[in-house]
Amino acid sequence: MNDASVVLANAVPGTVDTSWTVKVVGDFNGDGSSDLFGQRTDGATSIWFMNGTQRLASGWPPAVGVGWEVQVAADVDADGKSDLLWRHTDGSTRVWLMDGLSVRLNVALQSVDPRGRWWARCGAP
Ligand SMILES: [Ca+2]
Ligand SMILES: [Ca+2]
Repeated sequence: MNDASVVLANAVPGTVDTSWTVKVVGDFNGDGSSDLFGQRTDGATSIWFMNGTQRLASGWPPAVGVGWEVQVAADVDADGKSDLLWRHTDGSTRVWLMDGLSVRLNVALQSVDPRGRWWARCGAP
């Protein structure tokens, strides 16, 4: 499960439309087990809550517009549940603070580079 580009149909048992791709892995319900976040090219999203290789449950967080792609899952607010960092093809970025399938807060990030390039900063500037 380390390859985030694996198509869901090849990653876990069961039949899944091949238009879905696992984008990131995170613990979205805070149970200590990694879950799978999938995105479809039309903007639909899905989370599979896992226990090892067994899918316990699944559901659909809000869809995103075309051009948005999730970049990473990380617990940015330290509540024990993974959150999502998004990037649009126009360079804008957003963070979704997640609570299971729900988006608790949807925040736009400001660019750190006036030339429109984007990167994540960690630690002291
Ligand atoms: Ca989990
Ligand atoms: Ca969090």
